[in-house]
Amino acid sequence: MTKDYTRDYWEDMLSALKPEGRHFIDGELSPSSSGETFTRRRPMDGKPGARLARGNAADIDRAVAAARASFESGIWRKKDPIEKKRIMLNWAQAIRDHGDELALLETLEVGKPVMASLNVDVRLCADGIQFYGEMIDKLYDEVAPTPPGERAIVRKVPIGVIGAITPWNYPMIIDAWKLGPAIAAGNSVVLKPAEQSSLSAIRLAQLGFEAGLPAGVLNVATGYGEETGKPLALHMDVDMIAFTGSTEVGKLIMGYAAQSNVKRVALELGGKSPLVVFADADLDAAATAVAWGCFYNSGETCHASTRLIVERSVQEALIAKIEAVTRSDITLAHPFEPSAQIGALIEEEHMNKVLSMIAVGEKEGARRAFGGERTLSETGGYYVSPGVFVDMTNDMRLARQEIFGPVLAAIPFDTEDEALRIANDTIYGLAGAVFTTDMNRAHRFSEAIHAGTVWINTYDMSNFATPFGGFKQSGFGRDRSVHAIDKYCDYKTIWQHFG
Ligand code: TXE
Repeated sequence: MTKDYTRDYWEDMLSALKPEGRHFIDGELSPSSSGETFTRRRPMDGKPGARLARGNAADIDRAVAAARASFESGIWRKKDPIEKKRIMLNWAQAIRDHGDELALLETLEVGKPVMASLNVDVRLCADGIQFYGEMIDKLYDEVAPTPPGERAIVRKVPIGVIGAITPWNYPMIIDAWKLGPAIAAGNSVVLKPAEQSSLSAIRLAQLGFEAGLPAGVLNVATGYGEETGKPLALHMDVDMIAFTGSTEVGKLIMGYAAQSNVKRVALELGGKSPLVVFADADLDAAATAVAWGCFYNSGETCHASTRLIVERSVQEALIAKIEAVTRSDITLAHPFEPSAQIGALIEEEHMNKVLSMIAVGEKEGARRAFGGERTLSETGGYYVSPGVFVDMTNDMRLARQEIFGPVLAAIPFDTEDEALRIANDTIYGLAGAVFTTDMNRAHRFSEAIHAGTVWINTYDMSNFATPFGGFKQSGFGRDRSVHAIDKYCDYKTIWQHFG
């Protein structure tokens, strides 16, 4: 029977909810060693959220020790692959079975529509754990070509203790992108979720433990970046940090790795992705792609299509279509409303940053076509309507800086060379797209855009079979796909002499 996900359904569930805000270390919930806690305001209404353990270096020491002990004991990495697979698949199913609860936790902390949390975030989290679970009993080692009488086996071995530091925009999905391959490869993990979004991570770890992950294989330590993330990244007994977040903090993480034990680093950082529309494109399809590509998740998406690079002759027509799609399809509402397609921004400070970036853009000469204003302020929440700015040049701050809000910068061009130059004129290289009916040009462009993913006549298509990550200052290392497993493995060569 399908459920009726009304606003009342979520309100009732919320009144019965008792979120768990303690660390999850070595199979147990525990408070911070200092006894300190913190709370954040709920984005949807500004009310205080759950109380969370405020982690510190001592908590990280405990979590890393638990991860190390589980790794050295071999209780997970040496388990029969078929048994490991069974546990991961049980875990994926448990995530689905607890989907409503996880979706509610996610929405309370990050403000996105609860139906998006359920249908996108929870689903992709479970799918990610399942994808890597299914790989476990299909990973082969190699035998290298050698002279007669010698044999060299090239083994893929787990690295050891992985520190995963994750952001707040898609917490469960990005957690699964790290945890799935890291744990499938046989590592033990300490996950430090963003301070804005810890509850789903704690619940994910509990569900994993209940599904059969041995104690210590997945630990969660909550807290602020400087107080919890930094000691994790500086820790001498952590072998790798897998990070998603800002380019600024990504650079710090590389420094911490260098200052401590040369731990491996994988970074998925910011973006300012170009979407190029030529005059010959299907403008209706382009308008839909631009609107959803830029405004989905209120623009809090690292690969959002925030720079629309549009052939001058169709700028006006395309903007009118984008406005029509935005107004008719992308309903901004309280996250419990079934009609909501986008909800609130993550926090008040971030909302103010987005609004001030818009003000700077207007001062620099960007012309507002529509939107880009605070709305639903009577709720106490942090809502900004999708906004489009036109007649921009690529040197304006609105076109250069990652805003991480629902703000589109439209930059007109006259020639193909100019479009390509503008598309690549950014420090980032996460994603890009081109809309044209000229397939030769489409392929030229897809080759020439410096980005980890390029879409032709579509945007934001993705699945677990495809790698995701950036060029340039968008980072390095890939999440998703079978290739992500390699990131969490080392190669070990074993020579044998037969005489
Ligand atoms: O990210 P941070 P914030 C971008 C986006 C956003 C901006 C700031 O533009 O507006 O970054 O967001 C942890 N040592 N992206 O401030 O600070 C932190 O606790 C170790 C893009 O939230 O990078 C959190 O767990 N860890 C992005 C994680 O790093 C530290 C997603 C990310 O936080 C730390 C999020 C430190 N010194 C933001 N400081 C994407 N690529 O999708 C912070 N952290």
